[in-house]
Amino acid sequence: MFYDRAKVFVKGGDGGNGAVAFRREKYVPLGGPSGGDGGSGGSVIFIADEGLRTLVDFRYQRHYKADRGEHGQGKGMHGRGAEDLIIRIPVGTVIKDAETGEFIFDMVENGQQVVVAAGGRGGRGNARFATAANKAPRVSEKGEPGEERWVSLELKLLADVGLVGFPNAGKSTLISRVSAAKPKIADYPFTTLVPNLGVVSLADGESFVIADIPGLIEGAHQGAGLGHEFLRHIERTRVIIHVVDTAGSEGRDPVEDYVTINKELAAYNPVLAKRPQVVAANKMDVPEAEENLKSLKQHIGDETDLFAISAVTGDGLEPLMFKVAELLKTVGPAEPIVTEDEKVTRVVPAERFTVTKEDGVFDIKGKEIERHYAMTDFNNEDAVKRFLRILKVMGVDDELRQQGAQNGDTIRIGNLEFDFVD
Ligand SMILES: Nc1nc2c(ncn2[C@@H]2O[C@H](COP(=O)(O)OP(=O)(O)OP(=O)(O)O)[C@@H](O)[C@H]2O)c(=O)[nH]1
Ligand SMILES: [Mg+2]
Repeated sequence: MFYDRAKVFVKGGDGGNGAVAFRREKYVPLGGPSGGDGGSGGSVIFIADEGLRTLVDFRYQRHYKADRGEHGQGKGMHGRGAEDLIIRIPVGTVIKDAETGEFIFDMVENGQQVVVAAGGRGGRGNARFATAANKAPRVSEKGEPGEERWVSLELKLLADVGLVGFPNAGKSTLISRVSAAKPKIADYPFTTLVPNLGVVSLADGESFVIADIPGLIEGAHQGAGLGHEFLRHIERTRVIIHVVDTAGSEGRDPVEDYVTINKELAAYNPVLAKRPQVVAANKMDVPEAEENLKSLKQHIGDETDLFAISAVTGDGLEPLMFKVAELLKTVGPAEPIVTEDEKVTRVVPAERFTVTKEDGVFDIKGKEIERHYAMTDFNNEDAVKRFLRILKVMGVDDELRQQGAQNGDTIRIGNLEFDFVD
């Protein structure tokens, strides 16, 4: 199988900070808390797009960051949330965490969305912390940092376009001119033994995958010259480029060749006869080709597009490729495999935190806790108390006790160290 791969960095926007503020009104000496919440940061979202065929775009841009949320303000004003950053990726792409190799998502259906880096929640303003006991709280939260990670993208390349024709027609030479594929090329038949794939990138930013398939011969539909195997590959492609040796090398007749190959396609599977086909009349740099081109054109008529090309000199290849790109748009995508009705999926790690003991210090790690840590203003006593309460609710205290923590033992979270108090 052939794969296209890319690795990109994604980061959700940080949440805006919550504000600490109090109402100031005439005749009201001690106004209530009025600090607004911070806005949430934008998420980085991948959306599956059946119009995209390869991952070439990700070779040029590798960093994707969503905007941060605005900070909360006084007078109860909340910060505005940031927009999500939407990135289109081809249907069929498998997304994994690049560092851990953890599977994140398989884009199987057009329009499917997955959050690959969630934006941070906005911090709450002090207005949210008022209680009967404390009517003037001075605590607010900082914004939650957005998630960030490197993700790897992997796309199983399905050939959009198949090159078919007799051995020696110039299929391998053609793919080597329009893509980075480097197949073996030689002037004897059956040079190509297995299909080669190449990615064609057009100047307007479009790209598609082309397959150089070994030459077919008469009787291929019955298995002659491994015909079955090669025809099976062609079956999966959506557009066919029929390469004809217009020079009539070794006494061949281009019209006869053209007819024979089409007969083989139809005999193998009638669907193949209806597949959009473009004829590439190759080897036009050879003088004899001119005469043959006329009879080929006459035979084909106006129904089928014909391009006179030379795979060796490169003449005529550009219009041929643009025509193919245009045809691909009309034929629709490969059959989608639907496994889920859910369109947006959020992947949550199983473990919430870990506690490890080293040199008498209990080290607490975990994204969720590190997040709360980042959102806490440690110069503010109330905020610290709140943070400790969160640890308790999450079960960190219990885990510490389980691992034998006692009064006075050192606990570490990030660069914060404090004593355990049972
Ligand atoms: N003059 C000329 N020769 C060409 C052209 N394209 C291909 N050839 C030659 O034709 C021969 C066969 O080319 P390939 O590209 O290997 O042909 P193929 O269709 O891949 O052949 P198989 O792999 O056997 O099916 C080589 O010697 C090429 O150099 C062309 O446009 N002009
Ligand atoms: Mg070849």
